[in-house]
Amino acid sequence: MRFPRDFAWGVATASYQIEGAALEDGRGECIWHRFSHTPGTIADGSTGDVACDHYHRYRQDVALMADLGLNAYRFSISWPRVLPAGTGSVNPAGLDFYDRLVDELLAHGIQPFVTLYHWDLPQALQDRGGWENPDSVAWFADYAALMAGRLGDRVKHWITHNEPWVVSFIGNYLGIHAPGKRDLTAAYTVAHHVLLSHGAAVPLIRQAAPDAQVGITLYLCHVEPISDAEADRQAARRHDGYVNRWFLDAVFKGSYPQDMVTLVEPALQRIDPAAIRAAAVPLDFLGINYYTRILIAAAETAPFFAQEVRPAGLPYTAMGWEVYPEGLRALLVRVWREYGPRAIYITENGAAYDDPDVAEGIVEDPQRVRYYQLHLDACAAALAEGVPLRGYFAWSLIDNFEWAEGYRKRFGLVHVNYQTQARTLKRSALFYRDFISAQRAAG
Ligand code: IFM
Repeated sequence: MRFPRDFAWGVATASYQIEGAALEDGRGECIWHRFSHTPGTIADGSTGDVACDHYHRYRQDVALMADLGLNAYRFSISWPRVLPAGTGSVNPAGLDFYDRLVDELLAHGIQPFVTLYHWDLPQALQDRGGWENPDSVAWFADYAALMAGRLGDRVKHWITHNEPWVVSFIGNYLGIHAPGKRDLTAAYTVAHHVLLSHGAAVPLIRQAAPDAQVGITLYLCHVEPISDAEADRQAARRHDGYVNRWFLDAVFKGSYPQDMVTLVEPALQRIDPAAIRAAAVPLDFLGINYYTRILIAAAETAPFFAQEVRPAGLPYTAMGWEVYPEGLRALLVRVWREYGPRAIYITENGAAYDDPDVAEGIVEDPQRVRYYQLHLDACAAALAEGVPLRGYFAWSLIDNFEWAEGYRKRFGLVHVNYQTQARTLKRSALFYRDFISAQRAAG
């Protein structure tokens, strides 16, 4: 038995990636609706209008989870489904949907882990400046209180934000995600308000759901220099500061790393960095989304003077991300030692591959099976070193709308035929099911 008896075995999804029903039953427009309907933004020209039609098929999807033997499910609430304008009037049909979903999960013995923000900001709030507006802190806190009040009698695990680094930098600095900006100052302003909104929301969630566990999910990568040269090592340190430490330090220490503040100072002109102390509220757990190692070389380009390199000959997924399970073990041990979270969940881990077609009722995906095998081994190794790892969520239950990549990149344990919406198990789903059941049998 390598995992604790009460370990959470789950899968993760996100509202805009699976729900569809984009403007149905009173749902308001979100920034991903606006963005994906803008030509040139999504690789295959698709949108999340229908996605996996989970809004109508959630019962079937919960049954799939039960068949796999899962005891936990991480999903996100679509903010504009419950508050179409982001603030003000609630949409009863939206709240009812999440009520039904939670009840269905509990009826199958599956614990809901709710993420409040997985990127589908109400467009009405973006029109008011979105996360760049300091008022966004209060908008989010009010929304969090509403949801915790509604679901807190049944939902015992709450995650405020999913991957603030991606929200801030992929959306506002690199321009690849909604809202599609390329402005470093905007990105740091967004990061600041997202983090402050986390700090503001946590006590309100606890107030509404006193016995709940509350945390945040960070995208973290294992960063290594491409060589031992001092310049590469310094560059790797900066990249780690950009993606990892900025957010870990804010949440656990209530400050931004000084080396990075000095480096990006001109981009901090619209915020008061010291105010970030309000983001460091006590947490029950940290969620980590881990996918890959990032190899870094020194570069001439501001602001980070660091560039990612992908040497030939290493194993990569269809996203071009290196398969590096040792990075997961190392990251877990490092975060635990340096930041001391009370508990950790792997809230996402998984891989996209160019899967073959469905044949004889199954999709054979040996590379994904291997990916999971190796990363679960890495989790077991971290546990053996004392890391308080409490659960693991595979990304994702079903193939879904992979943001700027559209539907071409498939991360599911379960294949989705987007013409018919048929779900077909992949070999990796059976692997995960058998792995979980073997762990339970060993206990
Ligand atoms: O699909 C995303 C998810 O929404 C956030 N984390 C990474 C996944 C794969 O790119």
